[in-house]
Amino acid sequence: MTIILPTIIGINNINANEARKTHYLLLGVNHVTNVQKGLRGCLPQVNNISFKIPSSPPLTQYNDTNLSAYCIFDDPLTWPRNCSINQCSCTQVIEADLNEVVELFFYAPRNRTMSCHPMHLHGFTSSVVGMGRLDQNHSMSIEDIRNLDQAGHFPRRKTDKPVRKDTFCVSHRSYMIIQFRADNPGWWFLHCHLDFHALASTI
Ligand SMILES: [Cu+2]
Repeated sequence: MTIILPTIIGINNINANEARKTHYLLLGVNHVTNVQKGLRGCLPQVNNISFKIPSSPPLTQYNDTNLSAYCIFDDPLTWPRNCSINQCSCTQVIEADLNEVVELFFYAPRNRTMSCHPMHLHGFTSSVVGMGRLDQNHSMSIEDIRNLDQAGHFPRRKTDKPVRKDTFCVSHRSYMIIQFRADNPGWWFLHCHLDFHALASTI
């Protein structure tokens, strides 16, 4: 099993619309006790879940992978539970309709190395519409972040010339908000480009 950080963006081509929905991604380097020797107990995860590479390529052989291996953002029927207590892993998928504007809200709490996560999205370039530092004294859960966002604490930058990137360095105790138009159908990796975070925990 491979445990790495990426998330797959899966795009279908039905129900195209312009609605924007925010997906929240907590980029955590969690410290656990049951990983293999040599990894110093560090487990890079998204929303406290390790990424599991599907057994078959989803673009060409979607049905060859047991569908229970996939967990879909914002779908409680497929999303693992109690992952702050248990060690969870699945193939995390963000679904998007064709031409939908997708918004991703990255939040990185404090980590021991104080490193950033250079998050790289395949298939698209994205507009950076918000970024900043967060409270340095308290680590917030993703629910805290979601509630603050819905209360208007993270305004989006309004400009017709946004910064466009395919890699965004999310510093620890910081957030970054990006948007992209899902106009390139397929299954696209979204992953941290730190080699250790991308490859750590291969067991
Ligand atoms: Cu990382």
